[in-house]
Amino acid sequence: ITERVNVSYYLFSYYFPKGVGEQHYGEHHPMKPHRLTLTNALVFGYGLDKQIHHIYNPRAATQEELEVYHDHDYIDFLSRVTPQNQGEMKNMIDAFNCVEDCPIFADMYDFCRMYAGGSLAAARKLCAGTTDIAVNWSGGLHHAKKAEASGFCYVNDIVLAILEMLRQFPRVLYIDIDIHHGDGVEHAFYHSNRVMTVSFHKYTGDFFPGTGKLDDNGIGLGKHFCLNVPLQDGIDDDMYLTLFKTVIDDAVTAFRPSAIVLQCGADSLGCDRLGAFNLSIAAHGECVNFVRKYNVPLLVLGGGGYTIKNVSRCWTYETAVLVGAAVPDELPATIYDPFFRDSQWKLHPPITGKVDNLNTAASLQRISISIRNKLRYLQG
Ligand code: TV1
Ligand code: CA
Ligand code: ZN
Repeated sequence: ITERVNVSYYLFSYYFPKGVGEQHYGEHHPMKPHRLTLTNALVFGYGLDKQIHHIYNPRAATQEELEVYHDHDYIDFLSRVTPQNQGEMKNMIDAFNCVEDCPIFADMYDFCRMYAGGSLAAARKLCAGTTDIAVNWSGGLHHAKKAEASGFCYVNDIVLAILEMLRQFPRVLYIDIDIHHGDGVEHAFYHSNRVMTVSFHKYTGDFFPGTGKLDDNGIGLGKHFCLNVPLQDGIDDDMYLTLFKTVIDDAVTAFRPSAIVLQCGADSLGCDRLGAFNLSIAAHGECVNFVRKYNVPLLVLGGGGYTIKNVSRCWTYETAVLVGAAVPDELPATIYDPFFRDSQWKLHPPITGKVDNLNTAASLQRISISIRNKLRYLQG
């Protein structure tokens, strides 16, 4: 079914914490871990597992591992709170923001330990030099803070993975293509010149989390090591790819990363339940391929994505891109076939219901020039 198309040979590792796809945030909550089960089914359905060098069911992160970044009191709370005892813990629930966006659900702590365990195991494999690319689609929960849940994220697996990578790699570049601003990761490394964070996101007055303006650049030693690319509704493939490639090329030239972490939030796709961009799966995947081609140790993570049939297609396609396999447009038959019926079981369905594009060539030009100028502070 699949055909190898890459010329260079590299090692690829895939992390799927068993059970992570069976978690539930709550009936009406837009975050559906089931998308991870769908992704895995398509990856295996295409036979990509045969081209993946290592597939791991990583162990859950320990409390100690989570506390490398997070406050002890917060992790202790996460480990003890349950749907049954939450009435007695009301004050802490409010203090740690485990309400509405971040509800207390059954096995929530196990879920956190699983996705963080996946990102940590992937990071360690890259540090050991025994893989070139490591993927954990269950990770990428970029909003979690040191002592607070935020935006569907409880523990910040990205920060934990980067901290692990900094033990081995002098400089780590973090790239975030989720439609939301990667505020938790930016915040954790805002003072650091060893981690450059670059987030592309929708930025308007009221869109969550409300941060990530063009002029937020980092402070202290970290000044100029934080880049933000604020965008308007409806950006299309051509505009996004032009901007992405220019900004990332400039960032890589100026920063010379020894490793890259790529958060692939799929809520930047067209038709996302919470998003407002018009990206196709092909364009989202082209961003991933563009980053792959730097041939720098690469950690690839998931993130947002709320129209789950598209999320699973997107991450399946990106898995193929990363292993260097061409996959047919016809989806493989799986027990989840009904999810993909409406688009005739295609990997790249046409985008229907486009949002008006409020970005202009001039607004994007202004952003790329501003970023190029900022990066001049890094040279010499
Ligand atoms: C329960 C049930 C929670 C239905 C949350 C959409 C829900 C949302 C729900 C929702 C929803 C958000 C805010 C408002 C801040 C709040 C994984 C003042 C239909 C990485 C997180 C978005 C994105 C949070 C996470 C946002 C990620 N949007 N229905 N909540 N308050 N929160 O705007 O970046 O993708 O929407
Ligand atoms: Ca982003
Ligand atoms: Zn998001």
